[in-house]
Amino acid sequence: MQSNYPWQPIKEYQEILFSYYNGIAKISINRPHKRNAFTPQTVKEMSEAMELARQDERVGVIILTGEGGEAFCSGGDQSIRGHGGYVGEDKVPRLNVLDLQMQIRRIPKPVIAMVAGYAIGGGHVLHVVCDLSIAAENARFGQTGPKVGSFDGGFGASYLARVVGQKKAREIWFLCDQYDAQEALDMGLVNKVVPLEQLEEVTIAWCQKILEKSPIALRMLKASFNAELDGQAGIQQLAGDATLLYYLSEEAKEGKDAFLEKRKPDFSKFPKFP
Ligand code: S0N
Repeated sequence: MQSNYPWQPIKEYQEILFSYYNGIAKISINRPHKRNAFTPQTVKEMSEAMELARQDERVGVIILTGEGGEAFCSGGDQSIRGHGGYVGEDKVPRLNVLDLQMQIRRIPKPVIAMVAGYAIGGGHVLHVVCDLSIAAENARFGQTGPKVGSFDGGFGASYLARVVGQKKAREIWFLCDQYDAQEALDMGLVNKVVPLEQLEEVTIAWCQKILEKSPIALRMLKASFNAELDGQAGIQQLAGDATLLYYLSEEAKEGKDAFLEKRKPDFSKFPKFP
């Protein structure tokens, strides 16, 4: 799928493309010959790119996608699946995609899955954990675990069930059927369906709308949506953001200044809101 936008490469990788345009970072799996199945190396690169996008102050939104127009991602590369995980060049079995899922969930910037073609298996879970999913009309969604001898009982099951409901999530996993873009829209699995040739244009338009909004409000909302579902870890994320906001206040600054100036802090001037 040819891009009509002047994406600038941020860093060169072996198995992904990582680029920047107008406040947006795009992470794209670049293994179209394998329907963008991921290896430990792919995931390592995506993980590093995600962290770079987090730290980059120009970036307000991240797009996750796959090259080629035929697949977003077809999950773990079955040809290198060994005992205990997916085996890379160092011969160590890994399931490092689970760490990437956490990263997508925790990064305080919206992540949008831009899905053309197959989002299958672990690739399906990747779109599920993104904040929003925009699908091309050729998109197909599904889990394959019980068919190929695996399962993702983490976000792949529990968060999926929060998105589409318990009955539908069990159907998706127990039957391993594929669902087209319209079916995905109908079950609330994606936010919008567009013709393939408009996928990038619409995704960028959504990004631009998000980029016009308050970054802290977006950050707090993402943490708040997570907090309800993520238990203590979710509260920790939301509380961390509350601390960030508190640090920005004169009241917090008074505590720090008093310590550094070796005096008693004077909090009396700060309002005691009802
Ligand atoms: C995606 C499908 C439906 C596309 O079908 P299509 O268009 O007919 O193309 P194919 O001819 O099948 O594929 C083209 C070439 O790409 C290779 N290929 C496709 N997918 C994979 C893949 N996942 N791994 C390796 N190779 C792949 C094909 O082999 C073909 O190559 P050539 O031309 O050389 O023959 C269809 O391809 C399909 O069904 N793919 C497999 C989907 C699948 O089962 N994925 C794995 C599911 N499991 C996971 O993702 C596990 C994820 C994980 O890491 C995990 C996380 C948490 C807990 C547990 C796990 C765990 O590992 O279990």
